[in-house]
Amino acid sequence: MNLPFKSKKIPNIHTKVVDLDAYWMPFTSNRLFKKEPRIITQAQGRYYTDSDGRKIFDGLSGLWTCGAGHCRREISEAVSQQIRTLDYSPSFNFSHPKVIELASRITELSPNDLNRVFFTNSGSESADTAIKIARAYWRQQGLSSKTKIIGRSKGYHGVNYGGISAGGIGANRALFGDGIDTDHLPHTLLPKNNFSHGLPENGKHLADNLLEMIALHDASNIAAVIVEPMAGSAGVIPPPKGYLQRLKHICDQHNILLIFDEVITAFGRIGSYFAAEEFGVVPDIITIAKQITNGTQPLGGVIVKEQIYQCFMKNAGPEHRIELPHGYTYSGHPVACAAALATLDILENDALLECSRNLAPIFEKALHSLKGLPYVTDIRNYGLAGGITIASAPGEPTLRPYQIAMSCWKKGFYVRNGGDTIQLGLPFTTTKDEVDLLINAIADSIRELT
Ligand code: PXG
Ligand code: PLP
Repeated sequence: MNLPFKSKKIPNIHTKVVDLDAYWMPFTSNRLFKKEPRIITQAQGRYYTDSDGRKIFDGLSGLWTCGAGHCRREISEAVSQQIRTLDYSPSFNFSHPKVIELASRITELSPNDLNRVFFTNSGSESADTAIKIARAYWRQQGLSSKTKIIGRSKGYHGVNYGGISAGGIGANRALFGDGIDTDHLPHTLLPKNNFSHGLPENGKHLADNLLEMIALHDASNIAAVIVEPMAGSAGVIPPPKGYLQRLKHICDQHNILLIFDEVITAFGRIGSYFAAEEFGVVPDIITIAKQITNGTQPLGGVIVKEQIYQCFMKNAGPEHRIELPHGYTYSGHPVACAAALATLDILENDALLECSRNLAPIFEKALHSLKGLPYVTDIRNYGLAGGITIASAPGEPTLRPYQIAMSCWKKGFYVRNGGDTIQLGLPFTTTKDEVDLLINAIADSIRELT
């Protein structure tokens, strides 16, 4: 084949030459990666192996996905059994046992009357599905002007058009033109809260910005507020004390649905099954993905309260009509559902939520020991999630975090750089020694910055 690019041999993974240039990588500086590829060939427990045979500690549990550790036998057996029994089943008009069982299991764990689950394949699809459900809910009741979605600055709701419109990370929106109709609450990252441990004291009042938005747009034009109960991708921003309660109160008063995007927070990351439970605020809709299959299969979901589901059942007309004209070819895929059921068993049998809770104070103490290092302007944490803000190099806010993450990789530690932050999401069974080694590697990498 006459390739326009020079083929590059990737060492040690194949004997044949593979064309690295063929691959357009997601959320990656492709040009830099292709100069110096980082290839992961295996994973076990809390460690990856790279193509040079090095062991690397997984400091973000994949992409917030693999808290129960990699290559869990129970999951691979469930997946293998399922793919040999029922590899695919159409989910429109027909169903299969695993998806029904999974919906029941999830609603046993979910708070209050959030007891109906719609399945997707990712967090992005979950966010867009939740937004569509919210808009359709009001329209079904004759309130068709309630369409606007209120997100929050620094929010991340995936990469589909609903999600980037409601999302508040400028770089993820800048290139893509018009989205859906949205407005944004201010983020809660206040300088006063710098270096807070756990939930910050200041910022409850920021929820009152929703009142200004209601004054501006009128509640008759607003369908829903969507927020991450604890922002993840923007660098781990736990909610100020009382903030989510206030947001919920205002939403209720003005007939606006509240959506919690729990794609990162659900299933153990912050020590509970749901942030709604952890923070004591129950929204109308919760989105999930990631940890639900321990990252092994793509699966997401939207959990809605009974009243929302019933509204669709009541208003759709004759019984043969489809109540929600929405769904994916792979909604509730049997193999993904088998992986999710095995994951829920592991979380329970290995008491992993308890592990996550017990490790959190140890992690908190070690993480905050980085305070005082050059360029470290803020540190935040909750549960097994942590964020470190790094002072920007002139005009290049993402450069230093990238350098830190790459230096950690060379030292045998995977951490995530995002914007001007470094993010950590430890596997639930991480030991104290591993926490210390990881934090030392980050400290050394920060000291190496010029
Ligand atoms: N909502 C939230 C709150 C998320 O964190 C999504 C939606 C989108 O999910 P999918 O499955 O479509 O990627 C996410 C995903 C990071 C990082 O570095 C975070 C995500 C994805 C990749 C990296 O923090 N979150
Ligand atoms: N594009 C085309 C042409 C399709 O036929 C389909 C599904 O049937 C889709 C997109 C959507 O794919 P999915 O259901 O996997 O999201």
